[in-house]
Amino acid sequence: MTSTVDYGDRIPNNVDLGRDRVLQRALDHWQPQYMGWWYDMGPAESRTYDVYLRTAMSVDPDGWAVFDFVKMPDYRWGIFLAAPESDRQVNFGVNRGRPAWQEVPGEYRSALRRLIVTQGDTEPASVEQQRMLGMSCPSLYDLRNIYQVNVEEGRHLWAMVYLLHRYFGRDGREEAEALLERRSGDEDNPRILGAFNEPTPDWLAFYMFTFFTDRDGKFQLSSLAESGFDPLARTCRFMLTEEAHHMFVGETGVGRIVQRTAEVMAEHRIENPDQVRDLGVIDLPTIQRYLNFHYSVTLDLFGSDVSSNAASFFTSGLKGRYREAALQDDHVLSEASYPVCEVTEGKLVDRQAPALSTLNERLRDDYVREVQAGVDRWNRHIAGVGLPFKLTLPHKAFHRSIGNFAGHHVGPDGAVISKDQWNASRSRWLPGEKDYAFVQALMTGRVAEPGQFANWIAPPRVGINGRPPDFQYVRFN
Ligand code: BYC
Repeated sequence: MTSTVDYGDRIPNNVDLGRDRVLQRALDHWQPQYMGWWYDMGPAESRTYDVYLRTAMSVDPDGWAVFDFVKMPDYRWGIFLAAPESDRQVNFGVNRGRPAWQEVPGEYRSALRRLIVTQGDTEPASVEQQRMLGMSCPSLYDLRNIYQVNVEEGRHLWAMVYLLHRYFGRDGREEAEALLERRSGDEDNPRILGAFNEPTPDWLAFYMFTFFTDRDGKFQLSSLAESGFDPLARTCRFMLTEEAHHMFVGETGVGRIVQRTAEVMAEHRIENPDQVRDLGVIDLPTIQRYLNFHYSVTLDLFGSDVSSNAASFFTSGLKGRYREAALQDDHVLSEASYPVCEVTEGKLVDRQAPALSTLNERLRDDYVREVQAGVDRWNRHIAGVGLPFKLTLPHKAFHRSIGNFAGHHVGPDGAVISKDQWNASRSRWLPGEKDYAFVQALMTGRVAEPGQFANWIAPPRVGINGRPPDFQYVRFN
């Protein structure tokens, strides 16, 4: 473990770290703690492996994705901001038209810190959630992909810690330490947001997580990339370049599982889930239940449908809408309205609410549209072999714990039901102990021969960075 940091070499950066003594001191203190956290909570038993990883070395098109074999503790977690835009302004809210802030505006300090801490907290949380999965990987290709996701989530933590150290002084440093102290699922000191305290017990859960939950990351980062606080906007813009691969891993991972199941069902002409399971692949109703779970807990991550926090983040110019700058309206929203859904007299009813206070809901709706397109692509694997089954997104009121639907029982079709009805159907809609045990039993060991894939997943069509799927992506030494 290193206790001093060679800034030019060990931490690739475009923030002039070599000349910023205060920032250097803060990182000097934090970096060994980060490595301690990585050894304790990062991917299990992976220290000595050489992994074919992409490392960001600069923000230039030819520098942000350099591929080579790296031991993960030696991965160069860098600090990068997307290139500045000249004369950038605050593009929304009451400060619209003013120059974008290069330092933290005093009146928004605590709100900004809270946004950055909440964003930062998710990054190490996901690494903790995925810690054990390398032990049961379905192939070296998949193992390399999860490790890639893990080191990049680590880098995204660095990105938020850079902002805390550089712009928030002592309380920023304290927050940066707390980011390494909270633990996913810990009763006494949990991660901030709900989904990041849920276990990710198997590879189907991992792919669902990277498809659904990393995509919340995309939409939240996109909103923060619109921020009038320019260092935050530029940091998030660069993070988004890496996020795309994580969602690719999720979408193709679930897609390959669906494809394999559909192929086995078609080959053996079976549809009964028990018979499908007997052939060592994951039956489609179980995949649907996992989908229902990950989609609904991710919808909660967008916050309450009606939120004064969201209104004030927007009005102050700290957090915009998805693709804010491209939207055609006044970017102030004091007169506009937006529909929200709620439970009234046992039914789901839409009502208009002020657009400012419904920005979480609007972002959630943007997200839902994109998610639906991915589910449609999964369904092509099923339709392609002529099976009648279709994966569907449950109603957005289903299984929600945050916002208007919290405390209500709503079925996947949007019917408001009683608690007893819910309890009677829960195991049809959400994965239960038996489902988890079945999926776990498929994933007992690691498939570690180049070119081999577990029975329950189809091989990918192509490999990584032009390498073939049977490339030795991880060397165990
Ligand atoms: N669980 O007004 P409300 C990613 C809290 S993912 C627990 O409803 P607001 C990634 C809320 O904090 C993207 N608590 O919501 C993905 C507040 O508490 P305080 C992460 C929740 O504030 C995969 C209270 O309830 N980034 O990057 O309008 C792998 C009332 O809040 C939850 C961000 O989220 C929940 N689900 O919006 C790796 C962006 N929801 O403060 C990484 C930054 C709400 O009153 N965060 N609460 O104690 C935000 O923009 C906002 O904090 C939220 C909530 C959208 C999360």
